[in-house]
Amino acid sequence: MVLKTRLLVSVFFALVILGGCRLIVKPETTPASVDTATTMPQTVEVTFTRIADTLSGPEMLEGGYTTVTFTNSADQPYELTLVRLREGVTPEEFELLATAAEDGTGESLGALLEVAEIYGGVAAIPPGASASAAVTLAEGRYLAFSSNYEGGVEARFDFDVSGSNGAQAPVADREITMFEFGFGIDAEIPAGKELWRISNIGEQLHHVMIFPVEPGTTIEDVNAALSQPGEPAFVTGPPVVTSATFTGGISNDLTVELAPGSYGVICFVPDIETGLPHAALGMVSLVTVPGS
Ligand SMILES: [Cu+2]
Repeated sequence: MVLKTRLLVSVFFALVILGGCRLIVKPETTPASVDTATTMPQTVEVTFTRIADTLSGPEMLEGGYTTVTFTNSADQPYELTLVRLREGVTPEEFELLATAAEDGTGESLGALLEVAEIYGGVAAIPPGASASAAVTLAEGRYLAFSSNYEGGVEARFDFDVSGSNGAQAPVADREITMFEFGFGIDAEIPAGKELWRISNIGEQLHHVMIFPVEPGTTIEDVNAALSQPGEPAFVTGPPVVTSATFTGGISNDLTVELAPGSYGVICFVPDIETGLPHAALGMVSLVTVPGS
């Protein structure tokens, strides 16, 4: 499936950067979790559940702002990715192109984006964990995929979206944008829980991954680390925010809670033209969260 390519690349570079640290977040610090009780009172909630090799969810949904929860009851880490097929495209056509895209070239990824919009969802979470993201679903035919990059079995669940649920997207505490090649993100962010609206305003797929770094780390330090193997000394832990990957025009809302510290913000999706991770093309930012 499409994102396997991305994830393999992601993991490669994540491992380069993070050394032994895994890409997977721990359940108790799951950054994608959404506190629906306090931050999203108006949203419609749906749940997709992975059990063993099967993914299940609602077969019919109304369009509009929707909080999508993914529960991983399998015995490996898995992600949830929602894909909306463009008009006239069949699931079989998409699957064929997705298989082709596993060759890892940017060109095949580009071909895949011609036939479908990737809506994001929930980045990989450990077995037993549950996490959420909110998206605005347009009408259409959707495929939900649950896969991983550790040899797990890909599961697919098809559903349709029609009509409107009437839900209003809440005002986000913070807007993050992603484009070729960079992030629109504040250099300083207060500590504590916030609702982030992460929007892809570019043409290619993007995601955001945020990991703690030593205070004083510069963009040059991060760039230098991207170009050489080994664990850079300035990375102090596993990612604290990992969004799903999604197409231009799509937003994913995540409830994020950052502790005081310094953070690196990176996109590892491969470029459609060069195959290089977007980070190598400048999609890197630094954020400081001041202490109280
Ligand atoms: Cu990117």
